[in-house]
Amino acid sequence: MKKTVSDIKALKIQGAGKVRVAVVEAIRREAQESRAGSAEKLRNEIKQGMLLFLNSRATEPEMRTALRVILRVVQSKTDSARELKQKIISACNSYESDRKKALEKIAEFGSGIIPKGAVVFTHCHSNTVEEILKRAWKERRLKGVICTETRPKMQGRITAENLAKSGIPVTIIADSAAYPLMHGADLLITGADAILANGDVVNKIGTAQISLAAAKENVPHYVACSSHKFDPLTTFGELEIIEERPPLEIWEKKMKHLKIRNPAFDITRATYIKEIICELGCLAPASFAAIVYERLGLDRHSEADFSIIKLFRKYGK
Ligand code: RUB
Repeated sequence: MKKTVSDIKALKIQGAGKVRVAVVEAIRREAQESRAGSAEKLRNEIKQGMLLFLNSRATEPEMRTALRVILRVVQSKTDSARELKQKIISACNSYESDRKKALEKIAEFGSGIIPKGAVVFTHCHSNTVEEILKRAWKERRLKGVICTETRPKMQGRITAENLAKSGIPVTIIADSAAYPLMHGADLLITGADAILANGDVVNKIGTAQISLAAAKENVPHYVACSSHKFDPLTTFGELEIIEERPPLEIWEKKMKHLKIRNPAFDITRATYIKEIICELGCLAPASFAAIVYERLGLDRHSEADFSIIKLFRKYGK
């Protein structure tokens, strides 16, 4: 688990969906390889690992949803370590196969909103958006893609390389060129790291100002993400934590009077977003929370559903 945690922190594993896949796989492996002699010992081992993951990146509700679903199984009444092991392994497997199907659905719905011959603008690297674009290309809807470099870690290059490898015409631009070049796009599609109770969207830093540029040019902004990115704690007034990354990602310079800030994410207000494309359909941002909360079947009083997450919010970091 420790290797996965450090790869997530270093962004060797990036994008909310890929982070979730790695975390679920690490828990599955931990359960499989565990030598715990009792169900209680195995339970504690897995819970310790979960806390490490919860602290790996602050703004990752999709990972937290996965952990919440698996934690319900970890907490379930089971007497033998062997039986609990099997339950955890099969919970991890079925969670991931459900999420694969969800991604296919999002690609289908997302491709469906792209008009024939459209140019799509995107920011950063979202595996979900990449799937939509590849499908739209296969369905002969997409004409091309404009994507930003996405400073400071340049994840936009991952998008550009992956699309170019698939034969999709892609133009990469500096983040600061987003406004002057927005007029060349028909749609803006970005991913999301978190969807808040009021429909606001947390995504890679820069998304909010690109969304403003799109609004100015009458380019509609769609957000594509799994419904599991909804952060239920925001329903009870908790704020999403915005991860602040090391200053040296911006500049290695150190000098008196020089301060460097490096927030990794920002918040795009719901009013700027046309629809959130998730596996349940294309939803208005304002109705997203109500629909998803019910689907996730969350119990406000359950430890597996909320306490571990609250603990992280309070003492994490
Ligand atoms: C990546 C990012 C992506 C979302 C969605 O940030 O902001 O848009 O995570 O990705 P980072 P996906 O590179 O810091 O992880 O659709 O793959 O879940």
